[in-house]
Formats: sequence, structure tokens, C-alpha cells
Amino acid sequence: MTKEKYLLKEVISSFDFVGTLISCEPYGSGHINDTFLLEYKIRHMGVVPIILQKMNTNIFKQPIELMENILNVTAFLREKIIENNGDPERETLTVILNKQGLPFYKDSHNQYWRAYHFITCATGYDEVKCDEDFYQSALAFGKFQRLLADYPAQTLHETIPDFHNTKARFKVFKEAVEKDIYGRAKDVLTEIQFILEREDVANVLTDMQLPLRVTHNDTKLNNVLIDDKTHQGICVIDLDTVMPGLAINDFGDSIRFGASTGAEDEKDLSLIQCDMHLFEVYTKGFIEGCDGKLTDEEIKALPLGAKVMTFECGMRFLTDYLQGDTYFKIRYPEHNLDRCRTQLKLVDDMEKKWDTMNEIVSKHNK
Ligand code: ADP
Ligand code: GN1
Ligand code: MG
Repeated sequence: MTKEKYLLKEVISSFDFVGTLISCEPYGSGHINDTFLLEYKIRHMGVVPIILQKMNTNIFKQPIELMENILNVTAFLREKIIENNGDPERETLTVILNKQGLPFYKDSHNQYWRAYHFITCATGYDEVKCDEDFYQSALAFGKFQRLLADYPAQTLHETIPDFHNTKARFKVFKEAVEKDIYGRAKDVLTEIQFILEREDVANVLTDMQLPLRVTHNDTKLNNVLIDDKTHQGICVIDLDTVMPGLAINDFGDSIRFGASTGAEDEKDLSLIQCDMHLFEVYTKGFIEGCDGKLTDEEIKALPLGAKVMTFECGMRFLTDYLQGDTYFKIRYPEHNLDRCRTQLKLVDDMEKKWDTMNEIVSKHNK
């Protein structure tokens, strides 16, 4: 048995899963956690799937606090979903406690694991295949914010300090360029220059007085599951970064990923643009999903959220490239650089389409 399989056996046996384990395979395309799909055969019930995740404690330094956030937020959502006659088993994550009644297992190598009910017959898409899916994801992320509007934000742990503090990330970026520990800066001078010229983009949100809300902070399309039959955005997942934050950043992160005409790691930059039709589709859905919770000032600042989140993400990918790829999972050596380039291309394109973006938002600001 390989070391990994041996460890997985230890982890699995710490939970009270019922039935016979018939498969255990890596799953999904997240950049952060190690996700596995377990399948159990249970007599009279057929196959029951479970999500098992090794949490990334290199990134999330306080996994116990993080799980406390997730238990509290999902319990709160569960009540709201029931009040709205929804199905809490499909519309929010359900954490499976281990044999000791804990929401995580700390293995013999001090790594933290957790398990969730697998939400069946639903898909997290890596790209926008049709407008309707993107619209549904916008409704779901907007609704997520609406349902959590009364949650006492100050009681949440900050699972990654300064996660969307773009000003602080700019400082870290400049330090990475100055230290240049892998000697990579000389090959990416154009990208470095593009970022350094835009310090104002890094600072703009810190200088504004937007309301602090409970936000998701990682609103990529594949972090919402879309029901395979009804095609509705049913469940917002990946709750590791739920923290107090800005609504416009949740909007913006979805735009940078989903309104792009190409993949986040597309090498051919001529294929990358911010699609104004998709921008409008998402804007409409997000405003509807928030259902009156956003202030006029927030709605007017939505295009800014898109630009700042895209800029920040490009800067984060380049910082990681310069620091030797220690944060995001990569599949090949230049992967973070390719990702950075698409984001900077999108920022450039948004700057050209700035007036259109503002017109679209004001059209839906009713
Ligand atoms: P990461 O932080 O690495 O992105 P995620 O929590 O988003 O990790 O999980 C990775 C992928 O696993 C998701 O994109 C989704 O496809 C799948 N997934 C996670 N949780 C569930 C769940 N409860 N039910 C079904 N699929 C899930
Ligand atoms: C990560 O976990 P995942 O793959 O959904 C990252 C986001 C980035 C995104 C870029 C905790 O998201 O902030 O925007 O990659 N999550 C964390 O694809 O850093
Ligand atoms: Mg994810």
C-alpha cells in the first residue's frame, strides 16, 4: 500500500461511514484543498457518495476555527432555507462529524481532514457553457449574501487575514519583486510594470466606506453547484473564506472568472476578453439575488469590484510565481504566470469597456 493510501485508510476509519467502500478517487478542480470522492455501497440504498477533503493548513492556519465558522454558517443557512420551504440537504453543505463528534479529523501527520454529504445530481462548472448557468450562479451568490444578511458578522473568525485587502497584497507583491528569490522577475517585466502602474486600483476600495457584510470571498463559478435537472444554482460550496467582506468583491470575483471569454489559464491571450453580454447576465442575477440588500453606493461600485478583484487575482498569481509557486496548485511550471496574464488582459479590457460596464449596472439599478 502506498503511503497516501495508508493515510487515507487511517482518515476514513476515523469517520463512521456506513456500507462498503467501493471507490476513493481525487475529485474536482479546486486550487486549494485536496478533495476526494468516496463511494459506499449500502444494501437497499445503492451507492452513497461522500466528499472527503484534506484542508490546506499551509493557507488556512486555524483549521479548527475555520470549521467552527462553517458549522455556524451552515446551521444559520439551514434555518433560513427551511423557513423558505427549501431543501437544506441540497441547498447548503452538511458537515459529517467524526467518531469523536468533531467536525474534522487530525491525522497522525497533523493534517486536518473533513467530510461533507455529497450533493448529487448537481455540477460545479469550470467554464460558462450557457448564459443561464451563469445567471443561476449570480442568483445563488446574491441569495447567499441575502440569507446571511442578519448573521452577526463580527462573530466569524478571519480565516485568512487581509484576504481581499488589495492594498496589503500590493505591498506583498512589491516585496516579492524586490526579493526575486527565484530570479524570475527579469522574464516578467511587462507584467510587473502593468501592476506597479496601477497602485491606485490596489488602494481604491480601502479609501471607500462600503458596508462590511458576511461574504463568500471566493465566488468562482465552480463554487456553486447547479442542479442537473432544474438547472437552478442550488448550493454555494467552498465556505472556507466566508468572512466579513465587501459585496462588490463577491460580485467581482465571479466576473473575473465567469465573464471571461477564455479559461483562467488560457495561453492564447487573443482569446481573452471580458464579455459584456455575460457581464450583464451576471449583474442582473446578482442584483436580483441580493433582493434589495445592496445600497445604491454598492450597486454603483460593482464595476469597480470586478476590476479590483481581477487585478488582485492577477497580482496574487504573479506573486506566487515569483515566490516559487507555494500557494496555488500548479500543473506545469509556468501555470501561475499564464493565469496572471489572463487576469491582466481582463483588467486591460475592462479599462477599455469601463463606460459600458457602468451603463449596464445603472440599467439594472432599479
Ligand atoms: P477548493 O477550495 O480546493 O476549491 P472545494 O471545496 O471547492 O475545494 O471542492 C472542490 C470541488 O469538489 C468543487 O469544485 C466541487 O466540484 C466538489 N465538491 C465539494 N464539495 C462538494 C459537495 N458537498 N458535493 C458535491 N461536490 C462537492
Ligand atoms: C482559489 O479554492 P478555489 O480554487 O475555489 C483561491 C481564490 C482564487 C482562485 C483563483 C482560498 O479558489 O481566492 O481567486 O483560486 N482561494 C483561496 O482561481 O485562496
Ligand atoms: Mg473551490
